Amino acid sequence: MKGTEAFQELLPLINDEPVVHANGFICRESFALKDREANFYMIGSMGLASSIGLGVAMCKPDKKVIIIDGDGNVLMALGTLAMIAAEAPANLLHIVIDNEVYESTGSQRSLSSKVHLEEVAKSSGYKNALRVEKKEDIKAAYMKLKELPGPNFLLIKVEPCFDPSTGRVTHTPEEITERFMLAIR
Ligand SMILES: Cc1ncc(C[n+]2csc(CCOP(=O)(O)OP(=O)(O)O)c2C)c(N)n1
Ligand SMILES: [Mg+2]
Repeated sequence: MKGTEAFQELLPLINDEPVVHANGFICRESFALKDREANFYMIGSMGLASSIGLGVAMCKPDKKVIIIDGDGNVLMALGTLAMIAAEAPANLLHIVIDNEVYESTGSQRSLSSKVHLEEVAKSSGYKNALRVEKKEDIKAAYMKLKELPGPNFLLIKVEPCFDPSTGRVTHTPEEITERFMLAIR
């Protein structure tokens, strides 16, 4: 499946949950398909969506919190998987769009073809970790992991083919922060 198709499957499943996005195409794709106030876009700093998502989940235990991450982002902050597993927020669902490349900066290959990130998450201590390769399987996996106590991990394998003409997030970091905080109050 193409990266865009994964987002087209995934985004309609999200209701009012706070969603923290990794930088690059992850932000851009989600913003282009469905911008929402409860979306936090990590525009610049690679690797940190998972830390921010962990913080939000710990501060808002009554809300299901979703992280949409990239394989390169996860590899950059691999220690955060251990931190999430150790803190163990039951309300956190960590989704990774795994295209096996750093697509936003020119599709240099990442290590995720050799290192199965859902297995790293599982052995770190995430409660449930699934891997899907077909878009028809996204909905069932998402619904299952959303219902089960977490932290949970969903790896979605995609082909590297985001469209570079997809626009950039037009909100400033301050606007993103302010409206996100209001939306999850
Ligand atoms: C600390 C840091 N290093 C490098 C970059 C440049 N950069 C932005 S997005 C990106 C690739 C992210 O890869 P991945 O998480 O796999 O997402 P994809 O682009 O494949 O969707 C890189 C290297 C950055 N923004 N910050
Ligand atoms: Mg990638």
